[in-house]
Amino acid sequence: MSNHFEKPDHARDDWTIDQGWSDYTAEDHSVWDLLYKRQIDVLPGRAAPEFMDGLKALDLGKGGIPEFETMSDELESLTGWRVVAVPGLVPDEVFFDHLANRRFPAGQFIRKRDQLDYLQEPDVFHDVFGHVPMLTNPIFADYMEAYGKGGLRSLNYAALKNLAALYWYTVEFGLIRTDQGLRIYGAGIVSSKTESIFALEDPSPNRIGFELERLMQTDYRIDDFQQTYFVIDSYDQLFQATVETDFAPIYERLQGKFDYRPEDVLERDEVITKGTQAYAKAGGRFAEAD
Ligand code: HBI
Ligand code: FE
Repeated sequence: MSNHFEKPDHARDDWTIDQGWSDYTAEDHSVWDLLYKRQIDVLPGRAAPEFMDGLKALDLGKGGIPEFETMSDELESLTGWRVVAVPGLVPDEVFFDHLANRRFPAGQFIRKRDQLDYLQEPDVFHDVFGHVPMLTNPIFADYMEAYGKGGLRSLNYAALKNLAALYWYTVEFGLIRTDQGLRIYGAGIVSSKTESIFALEDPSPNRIGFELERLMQTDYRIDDFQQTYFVIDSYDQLFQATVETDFAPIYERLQGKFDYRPEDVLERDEVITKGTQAYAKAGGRFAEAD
C-alpha cells in the first residue's frame, strides 16, 4: 500500500508550498472561527489537558486562520517543531520525512461552510487545530518524530498498513486515561464536534487498553465514527513503545497481517468499555468473510 498522486506544479520537491496567508478570504477566516467556536464549546472536560494547554500556548483562538510562520516560531521555541504548508495529502515517504525532521505538513486550504463535518483530505483546520496543539507537548512531539523515523524504515517492509493503523489509533483517534477520567487527544476526534462527544460518551464503541502489536493489526474505518478506541495511560507509554521497539521483528512477525476487524474484542484485551456496536452499519471491508 502506497499512495501515489501527482505533485502540483506549484509545490516544491518536498511537496511544500507557500501558505499564502494574505490570499485567504474573509469567508475562509470566518469558517475557521466557526469551526473553532464549535470545538471550544465541547472540548473543555473532554480534551486532554495537554491539548488545551497547546491551544492556549499557540494562541490558536485569536481569530482567523493562523499564519504558519508566526505559529511555527512559537512552536519551535517550545519543542523544535515547525508547521509547513502542503496542498493536501502527500506521498507516504514525503510525509514520514517531514515528521522525522520535526516538520508537520499541514493542508493549506480550508473547507467550505457547507462541508463543516466531513472532508476527504486534511485541511488547515484539521491539521492545525487538530494536530499542532499536541506538538507543544515534549513527549508527544518526540513520539511524532519517532513515528516518522519508523515510517521511513518501514518503507522496506510490507508493513505500511500496520504503521498506518498505529497512527490512526493514536495520533488521529487516541484516548488517554487521566485521574479525571478518559480524555481525547487524537486529532481526528478533537477537530470533530460530533466525534468528540461520541468517542467518550456513546455506548456503541469499544474502549480498549493500548497494546502496540494488537493495534497494528486492527483495521479501521475512514468514513465513519470508530468502532474501537485505544486508550493510553501516558504519552510516555506511546513514545517508549515506538522508540524502544525495533519495528523490524514486529514486521517480520506480522508479515503485513491485518487480522482484526474494527469492532473485534479479543481475549487478551484490557477492556475498559465493551461497546454495544449499535452505531455500526452493516458491511465494511471484512463483510464477505463473516
Ligand atoms: N499526507 N498531508 C498528509 N497528511 C497525512 O496525515 C498523511 C499524508 N500522507 C500519508 C499519510 N498521512 C498516511 O499514509 C501515513 O499516516 C501512514
Ligand atoms: Fe490528521
